Amino acid sequence: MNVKIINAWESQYDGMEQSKSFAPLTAPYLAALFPSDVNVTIHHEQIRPIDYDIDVDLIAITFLIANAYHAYEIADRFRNRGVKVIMGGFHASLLPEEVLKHADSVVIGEAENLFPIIINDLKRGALKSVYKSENIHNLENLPVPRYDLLEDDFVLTHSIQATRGCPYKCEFCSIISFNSGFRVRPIDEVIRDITCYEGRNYLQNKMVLFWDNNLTGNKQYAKELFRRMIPLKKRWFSQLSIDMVRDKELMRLAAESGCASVFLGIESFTQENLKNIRKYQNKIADYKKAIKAFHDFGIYVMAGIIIGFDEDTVESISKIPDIVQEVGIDMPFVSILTPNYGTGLYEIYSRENRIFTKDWSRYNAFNAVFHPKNISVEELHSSYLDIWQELHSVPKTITRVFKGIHKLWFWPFLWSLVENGYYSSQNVMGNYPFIGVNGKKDTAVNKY
Ligand code: B12
Ligand code: SF4
Repeated sequence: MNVKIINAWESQYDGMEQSKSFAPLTAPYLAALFPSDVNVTIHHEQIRPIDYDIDVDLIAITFLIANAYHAYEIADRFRNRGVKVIMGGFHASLLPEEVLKHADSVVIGEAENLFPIIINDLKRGALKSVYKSENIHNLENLPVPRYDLLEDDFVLTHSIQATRGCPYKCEFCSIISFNSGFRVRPIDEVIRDITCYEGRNYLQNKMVLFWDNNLTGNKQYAKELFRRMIPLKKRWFSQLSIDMVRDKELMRLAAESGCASVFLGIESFTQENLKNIRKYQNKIADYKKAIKAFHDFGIYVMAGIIIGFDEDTVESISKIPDIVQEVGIDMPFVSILTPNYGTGLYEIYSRENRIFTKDWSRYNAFNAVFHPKNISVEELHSSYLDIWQELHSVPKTITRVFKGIHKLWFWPFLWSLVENGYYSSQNVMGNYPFIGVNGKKDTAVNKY
């Protein structure tokens, strides 16, 4: 039996995501859940276009909200040929009825508990239309992802996950509705996943990408994991919560275990915004000190910043580029607030009648899909473009990168150089994060 797992990727991201720089985890991990008598292959659409003529018995599609319509097109094309299609992931789990118009089967929730049943049904030719995970998996005995199936084009390939969920409950985050609570994997198994990996080159062997939401969500667990990682001499990246800087031992162990780069959800420089979205763990007055704490260990700080919150105004947004430089962020990534389906924010804005489009392709964090409180949609779009251009302008990029020479270790500095250089060059080429990049679609700016 031949199964192909497709990670859907729409052209709206071309040129904006560093799509080939790191390999996602979902497809190689799902592949590992199949038994050895199934011939499973994976396909990342950001690497090459899909071949719709392949000989296959089942297509399994994983996708995120902004790629939903594109994923449905893929499903329709295969089903027109009589190939069975199964879909899963965050959006599919939250909107199964929508998905079932395009798929034979939809998987609601995590796949681990359901896979033995699905495979049994598949082999009998009796796939059900809905598989719903009733129990939360304890994350023990998870298989090693099938890295061997990854396309050669990815630069960094060693993606793993040590934890699922997050102890916090930010109103705009999809994690709460999908991976409720916070669970950790047995450390022995995480270490196994780190050590059993063989990449094609030095960089792939050196770099580990943790696709966790908040790797330090359980500090005792994180400390133990980091202690065990020290002898492995890896360099790693993860998304973390900024409040970890309050624990000096945790910071030291993170650094000693090879932490090179972190992604921090800074979100806003207005405390009232953070309160409104229930991100209580972020204290704006401490941002500068917190970022310095990472720099003291030579760690590169990428920060997620969101605009469109209720307290944002054109003026407050315009100050963001200078604040970013002032607090010492090495790489800012700005998004427009997006009330993804299933989040608390989506419910609130729906109740307040503020959501003006349910076109999921615009739910990519680069377009407004709701009416902000204190500014218009047009102002939000133009402010977004303005600060994106300013943040990735050549002078601001050079300042950030050069400041890093004194603060960052070799690997983090290299990361800063590559990432800042990438976004700045995109900026110079006029490649901005809206639907419509490269002239492929209409731009949100023009549409609203
Ligand atoms: C890695 C990651 C990325 C990577 C790669 C994404 C990709 N599409 O390849 C990058 C950085 C590029 C990225 C970008 C974006 N991301 Co992202 N990302 C993640 C992250 C941190 C980890 C995902 C992961 O690897 N999980 C590990 C695997 C094992 O778990 P999983 O994918 O959930 O799969 C399990 C189940 O869902 C299920 N399953 C999943 N798919 C399928 C398919 C089938 C057929 C079956 C049977 C089962 C199944 O089985 C798996 C095992 O249980 C998650 C947060 C998280 N921790 O999940 C956010 C997350 C998935 N991203 C999110 C978002 C919003 C985005 C962006 C839109 C943001 C933006 N504007 O930049 C873009 C979209 C990019 C794109 N083109 O798809 C949201 C999803 C919201 C939603 N409702 O869809 C999340 C949940 C973050 C959040 N806090 O809200 N992302
Ligand atoms: S801290 Fe991050 S991952 Fe956790 S709920 Fe908030 S936004 Fe989501």
